[in-house]
Amino acid sequence: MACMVIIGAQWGDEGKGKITDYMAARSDVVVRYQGGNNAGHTVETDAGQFKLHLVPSGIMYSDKICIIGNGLVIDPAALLEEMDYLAARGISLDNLLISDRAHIVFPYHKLLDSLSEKSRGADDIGTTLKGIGPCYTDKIARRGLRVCDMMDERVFADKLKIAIEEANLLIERVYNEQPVDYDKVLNEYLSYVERLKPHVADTSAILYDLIKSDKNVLFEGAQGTLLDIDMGTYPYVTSSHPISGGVCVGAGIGPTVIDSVLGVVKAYTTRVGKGPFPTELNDSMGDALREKGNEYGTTTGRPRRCGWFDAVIARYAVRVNGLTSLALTKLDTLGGFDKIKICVGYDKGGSMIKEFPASLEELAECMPLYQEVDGWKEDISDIKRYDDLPVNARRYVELIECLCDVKISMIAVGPKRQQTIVRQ
Ligand code: 2SA
Ligand code: GDP
Ligand code: MG
Repeated sequence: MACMVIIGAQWGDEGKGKITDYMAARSDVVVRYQGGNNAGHTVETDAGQFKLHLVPSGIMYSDKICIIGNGLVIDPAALLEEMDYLAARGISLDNLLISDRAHIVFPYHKLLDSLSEKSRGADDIGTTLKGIGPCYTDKIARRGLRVCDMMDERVFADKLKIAIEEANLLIERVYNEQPVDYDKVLNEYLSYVERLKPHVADTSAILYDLIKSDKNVLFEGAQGTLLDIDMGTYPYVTSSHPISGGVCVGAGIGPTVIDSVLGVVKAYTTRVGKGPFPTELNDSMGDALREKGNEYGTTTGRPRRCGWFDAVIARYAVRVNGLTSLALTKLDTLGGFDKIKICVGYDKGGSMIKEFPASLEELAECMPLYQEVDGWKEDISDIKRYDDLPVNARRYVELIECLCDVKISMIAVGPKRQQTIVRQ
């Protein structure tokens, strides 16, 4: 396996947590490389269901090194809460490492996230309100604070003062809101240092040594390709790079060490938050997918928008991530429907569009072109071998493979570890 990247090939929530947990059994290291606690990755083991936000999904195994890379934005209160939750459920955090270069989310980032959303009115992005966008904004504007800053009390006090003064200018002058109190934030954040410090490290250097000593490494993407700040449905995106290209900058490694890229796709499509979604179903079929698939945000509990599988975006994900194979999840959720549709292309003014357009205005003119296939009635959630799947389920899998020109190497038929079919 060596170095494998696992990414979301749609708008997130494809089941990356489940697939990462499954693959982690054969790996030594699991690394998150972007995003923050906006992410919600669900893992189901014999010990029950776990919802992870910042901690990599490899944490379920006590012998795996889990790295929160430099590309993340970390809300320390949220991270400590997650660590407490895992520890209370018997999960060891001894092998958890946090990059000293990761950026820190402050209360003013969360405040600015909600103020910015409110000021956009009906044009809001539908963010998770975790302060992710404003924290990345500060990073790019070169005024952010990093984990290494927080580890030195004097440095932290000085840098935070300047950062809060700048944030308060925006909060008071642009939004007419009450300023954030420096002493309160400083004292709160200093109280987190003692617990975080033992986990803080130069994770890029550690990763380099691990890779040199032939360890198997998984890079676990959060959100999905169509939420990427560059390649997604801008501006209805998150502020980081969920695509495989984000791994190098977000983990501090070179591209030459990556051996394979596994794209996770749901057997249908979901999106949470605003923005274009060509195959969205605003009808009873969409409601049925939401209820059957339990499509509610893992972090916020928001209902997810549901629609048919879109091969245009899946093909796009194959291209922009350099996917070497796909893991198809939630095939069980599609069982029981008489007919299933797959979007094979878009019609724009009478001509067939096969590439996902950059312009949202152009995308709005695109109408999905569907191929309808027969469904299957059987419950497939206990099936272990590909050949035992109903013929129509296999036809559906093979149609997606054909449309996307990539092999489906894994199929998930339920949320649990053992509900996974690996194809030879
Ligand atoms: P943000 O908060 O700035 O990253 O929001 C920007 C857009 O990115 C979307 N986004 C997500 N989409 C799917 N899943 C995510 N994680 C949670 C989950 C979401 C939840 O696992 O269900 O619980 O609501 C995630 N995180 C960010 C977001 O909806 C905006 O469209
Ligand atoms: P992630 O953000 O990509 O890790 O996905 P989420 O955890 O946010 O959402 C995926 C949901 O689907 C979780 O509740 C998983 O437990 C569940 N899940 C994953 N794979 C399957 C599957 O094959 N079948 C079913 N029924 N549920 C699945
Ligand atoms: Mg999720």
